[in-house]
Amino acid sequence: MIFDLENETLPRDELEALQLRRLQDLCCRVYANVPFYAQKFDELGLKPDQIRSLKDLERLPFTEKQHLRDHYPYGLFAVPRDNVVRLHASSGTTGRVSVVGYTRRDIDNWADLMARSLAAAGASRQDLIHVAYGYGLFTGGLGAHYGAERIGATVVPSSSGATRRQVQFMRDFGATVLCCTPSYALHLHEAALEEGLDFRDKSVMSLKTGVFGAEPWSEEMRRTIESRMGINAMNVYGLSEIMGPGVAMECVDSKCGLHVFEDHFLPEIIDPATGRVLPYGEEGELVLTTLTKEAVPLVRYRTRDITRLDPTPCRCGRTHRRIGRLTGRSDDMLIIRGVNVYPSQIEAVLVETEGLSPNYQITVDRVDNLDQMVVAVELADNFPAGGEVRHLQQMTRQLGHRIKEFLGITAEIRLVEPRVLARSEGKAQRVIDKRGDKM
Ligand code: DLL
Repeated sequence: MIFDLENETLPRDELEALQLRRLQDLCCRVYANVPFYAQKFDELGLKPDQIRSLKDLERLPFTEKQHLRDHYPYGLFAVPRDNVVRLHASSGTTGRVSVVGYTRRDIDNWADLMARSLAAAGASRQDLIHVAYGYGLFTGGLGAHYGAERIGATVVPSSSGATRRQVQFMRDFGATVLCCTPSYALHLHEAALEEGLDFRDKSVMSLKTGVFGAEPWSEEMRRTIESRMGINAMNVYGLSEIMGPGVAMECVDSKCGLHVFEDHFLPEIIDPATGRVLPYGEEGELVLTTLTKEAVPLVRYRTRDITRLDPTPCRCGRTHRRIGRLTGRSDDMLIIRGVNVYPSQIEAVLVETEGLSPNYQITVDRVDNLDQMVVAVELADNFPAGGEVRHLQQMTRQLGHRIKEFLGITAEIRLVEPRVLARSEGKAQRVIDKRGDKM
């Protein structure tokens, strides 16, 4: 189902005309109301009225996460605080977080875009949507919540935590759609099995769709979740600086790439090293410009997320361009003895291997001036127990070979007992990099 048929299927020429009008309006707004942007424009000798085509986007300055932090809390706001009806903050592990604000219209647009996303996953007012993204300063919970209400579904604002109770409520209330991180979905699945409940048994658990995001996950992980839980696992993307969940979403029709809601956001792919805009299809850093955001409009925000832009038409009829599955963040990319690797590439090898659970953790350290990577992965529950040392050794060797073969790096594999690695209720921490203080 297409939630906003008119806007989601606008012919490209009309869409681009709308984008240009909105881009010009955005430039006027930020120039007049945000001193940071006025200064940036002035430094480039640029006036808002010089933006005459979408190609002129390239002339505009980039915005980085650090700029939001430097202007903490309200320095990049473009409206007076009285017009802001809500604040969220991005999860920062170190230093200052970045604060984002929303006007009433921003919240309304967000609800629409999340409604579009849920509808693209196949959800409708008949559904019971269990939201297990965290509610609070994190945008996941409330973002999904407002979208679910907007499509008229029944919403269960479960938030994260109390995993067993969540499983019971999903069974008792009859959840048909689950919104959470993909790692938490697996955690719910495990907790259900411990309670003797199998998500695949549709006479007991009515779940049919997952709307998963907020962390990188591989196509192989999608297949694993789908077969273990007997559901359709759909990918939703977003980030607090730009809005929250619902910036881009896969459709059930193609399940191949995520439509960026282009009437609200302008996507570009750049070379992260040079800032140069890359042609369609090339992998690079996603840069987003908010076209309608009022409270904190951002020009060419560098997301650090790595993907590519696909301009080919989609069979669903939406005209909005798709981005590929997000491989990871440029700042999560590991460089192991000079080879670049994303945790999701390691994940892809692990979850394809029979006898393993999809729970893993990567530790990187520097020993005698050499990078060393240890991949700890849990054995599956049904792994045959007892007297299998040879089998385990063989599996360890094979995994090491496959990682070497596909990624060109040497990793030490540690097979560990089921359920010993920490489970997360939100974004999983897949990598521990201990090299920082040994540089
Ligand atoms: O994670 C918003 C969100 C909530 C998205 C619920 C989807 C679902 P932040 O906490 O600001 O906001 O983190 C944003 O998470 O820059 C990506 O690196 C990563 N991310 C989000 N969605 C995906 C995805 C929310 N589908 C950061 N695949 C982003 C890969 C994702 N990474």
